[in-house]
Amino acid sequence: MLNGIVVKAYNSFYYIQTGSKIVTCKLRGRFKKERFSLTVGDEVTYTLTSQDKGVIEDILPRRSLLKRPLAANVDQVVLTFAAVNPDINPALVDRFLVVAEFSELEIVLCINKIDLADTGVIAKLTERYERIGYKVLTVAAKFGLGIEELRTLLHDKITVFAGPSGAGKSTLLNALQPGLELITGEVSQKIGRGKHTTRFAELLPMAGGGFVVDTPGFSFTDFTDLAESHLMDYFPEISHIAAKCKFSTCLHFKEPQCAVKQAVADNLIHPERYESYLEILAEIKDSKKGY
Ligand SMILES: Nc1nc2c(ncn2[C@@H]2O[C@H](COP(=O)(O)OP(=O)(O)O)[C@@H](O)[C@H]2O)c(=O)[nH]1
Ligand SMILES: [Mg+2]
Ligand SMILES: [Zn+2]
Repeated sequence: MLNGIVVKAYNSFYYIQTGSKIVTCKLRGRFKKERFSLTVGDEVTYTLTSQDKGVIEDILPRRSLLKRPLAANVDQVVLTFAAVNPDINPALVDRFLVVAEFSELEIVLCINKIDLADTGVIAKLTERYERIGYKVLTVAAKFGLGIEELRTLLHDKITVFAGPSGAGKSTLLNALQPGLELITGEVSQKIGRGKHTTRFAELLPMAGGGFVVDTPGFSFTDFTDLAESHLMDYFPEISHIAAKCKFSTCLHFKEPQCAVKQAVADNLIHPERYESYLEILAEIKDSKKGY
């Protein structure tokens, strides 16, 4: 029996990677009866039926399951934003952060295209997120700047790259792993749109061990899975202080003697982070109105 990881799923064929070798496998019949849906990132055991074909015998327990993109055992997400062109939008960063926190992923915030940006602006942005406890990397993917530190963070992990179109995700991955030859720029955006229809992401192997997923499909607009009272859990600096509010049910909105609002006034919480919180809170409220 051999061990491997599903790197691609296509038409009920599964591409299993063991070391540097890829074997095309089908599922044992009993899994079909159980309606078990195997996905990229799943670890399996299999037997060979020929040199590069086999049958999946067993599926190892999952450590995690990400819904969008659909992938198992994802360890972390690299949220990639361009500092400029397209200009970074902190409210959008916050939305991605909430989804990543909700998905219980380790988070790396990667600010790209620093060659085009003002150093003062970059320093301020970095400070804003480092202060909360996030790991922030500043890079220029196109020039291979800052790539090494990111490469070490990917080692032996399954990492999803997410962020707006044009941020430089594909350029970054090409710099990290020469040979991937992912299409970048205008063309990739057109193809990318078509590709959204594929249900499964693909794991791309890194030479140093580990896999990456290049996807724009990491959804950041849909907060309907979230309860109002839990939103604060995904803003570390808010949940950190929430216990000091007068009311244990405080949503840090209009309640009196709210420690969070006080912290915003005292500049301990960034006012735009608090605005992001209120905005998403309102969206969650709205989405639950019809029930
Ligand atoms: N100036 C500059 N341009 C970059 C950098 N990284 C990527 N780009 C450009 O930004 C555009 C979008 O990059 P791409 O990797 O396709 O973005 P994606 O949509 O996130 O995959 C391309 O024209 C890249 O050449 C960078 O570090 N500096
Ligand atoms: Mg791309
Ligand atoms: Zn409060």
